[in-house]
Amino acid sequence: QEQRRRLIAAATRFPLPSGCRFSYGTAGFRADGATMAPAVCRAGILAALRSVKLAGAAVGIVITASHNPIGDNGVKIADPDGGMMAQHWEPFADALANAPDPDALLQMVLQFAKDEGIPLGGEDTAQVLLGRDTRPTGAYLLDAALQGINAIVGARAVDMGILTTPQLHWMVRSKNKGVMASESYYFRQLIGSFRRMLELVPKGKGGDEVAKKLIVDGANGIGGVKLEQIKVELSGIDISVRNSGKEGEGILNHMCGADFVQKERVTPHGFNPEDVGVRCASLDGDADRLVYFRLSSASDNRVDLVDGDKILSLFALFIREQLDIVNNNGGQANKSLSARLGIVQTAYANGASTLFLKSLGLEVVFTPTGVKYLHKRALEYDIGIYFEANGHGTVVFSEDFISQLESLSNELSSQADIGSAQYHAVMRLLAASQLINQAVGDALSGLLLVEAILQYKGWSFQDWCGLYSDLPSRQLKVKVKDRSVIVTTDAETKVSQPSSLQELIDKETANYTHGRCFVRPSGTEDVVRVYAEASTQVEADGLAKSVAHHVE
Ligand code: 16G
Ligand code: ZN
Repeated sequence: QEQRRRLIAAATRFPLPSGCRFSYGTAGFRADGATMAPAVCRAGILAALRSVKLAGAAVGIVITASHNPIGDNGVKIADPDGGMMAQHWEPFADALANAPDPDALLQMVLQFAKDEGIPLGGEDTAQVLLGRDTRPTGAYLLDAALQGINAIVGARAVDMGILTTPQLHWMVRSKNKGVMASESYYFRQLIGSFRRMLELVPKGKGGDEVAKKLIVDGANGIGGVKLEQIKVELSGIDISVRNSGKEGEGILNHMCGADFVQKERVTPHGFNPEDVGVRCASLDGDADRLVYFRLSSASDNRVDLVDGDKILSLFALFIREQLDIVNNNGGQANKSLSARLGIVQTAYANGASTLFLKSLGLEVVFTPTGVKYLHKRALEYDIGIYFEANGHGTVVFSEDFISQLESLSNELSSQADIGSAQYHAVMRLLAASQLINQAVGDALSGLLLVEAILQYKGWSFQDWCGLYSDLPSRQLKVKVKDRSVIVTTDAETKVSQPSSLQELIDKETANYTHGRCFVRPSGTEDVVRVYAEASTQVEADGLAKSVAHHVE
């Protein structure tokens, strides 16, 4: 009875405006922030139910619209392992968000609870951790989420404050592993493992003062704020933050941030000609994306871009090198590591990056766009490295592999092998596994891993950028009446419906050297996206344009 009353009360407080339709897209619900309260309240209900279903394990809610404009907002749910909510709950998320009235919502929840075997009405049955970014609608939507959570009897909400998206994912994961789920613990882990990585840089490598200098574009979001907080403790690099989110510095994601730099390939707001040549990094508004860049010249605003594909390549090289050092030294079976290393990309990965990775003999697989697909696939390996070209990615290590590392490090240190190259390589892998966020792509931890690897290799931005040359590419969006008529297959590389479209794309593509082209309906906007690659920019533009024409 109490349960019914609470659900009706919450749904009544946040009625769904008529004509409103929410869909739990690639990364949760997203819309104009002022219209989001009903969906966020219902996401609160959903998260609490998810926690009850999983025997009270902590679940997360993040209120953010990532790289989207400041007026937008959104909400997504993190599962107990810190990853995205299990996909088979998405249809229920949609149905719940669109329940037309309080009574329909109540019936829907009761029915779902029955079908899924979720026991309602108990005490202390659910806990939900909440985080939000710096958006002006954040506090209002946080309140809506709290009311949704509290509509489930026995659910407890914990407001973790204003955080980067990956911080909240990390906290959910930590909480369920019995690790302290606080921000200070997160920072301590980041700073501590970064320091260990630098201690393991071979003598004589490491950087001079110039190599240590890094300018970070914080997109006027939460990532810049957090980086300002910890940068004094990051000895070994000299970070200055632009677009740090301070009063007067600019608007969230406006003319700045990882999405802007990666898509437009021009200098973000807040940079000037004195920065030419300096290594720069750019985060998105909630700090789960990272790209690097360098101003090419003082006379125009173009940048040399190092996107997610090249960050992935750097990580892959580094990890492969450490595995080789361990396994080729001495060669005793009990002192080697057996690890399946897998690389996960999407169709947006530049073709040159895929060729490069394959030329190293690495196993490369593809999934559809969206972290939930990539992360899941990466977990199938002992070491899975995934990145989207847009800069979202991380490295995941299996528990079995971590215990191999731990026992090998114990064995080597007890045998007074602690000066050996093998021991150092094991320690580097361990430190990297602690530095890089295992729950989700994290711009702050990714940035520190990049910086540590560049120092380890003694590499400049130029060395890194020159690993391979990107093929010229072009992205276009096409507005259509109904984007869902386009259905794709083979990790979005082929159109299966309408059936004639793929033939047309193939025919256009055949006219170009190194031509590659695919189209897919966006998961976050009402458009169809076209991507084309070819050996020159003019050709990539031409291919994209002619295919876009067939989509219209
Ligand atoms: C979301 C996804 C991102 C993906 C993008 C594609 C997460 C956390 N974020 O931002 O991974 O690249 O959507 O957008 O999954 P699109 O479907 O509009 O092209
Ligand atoms: Zn983001």
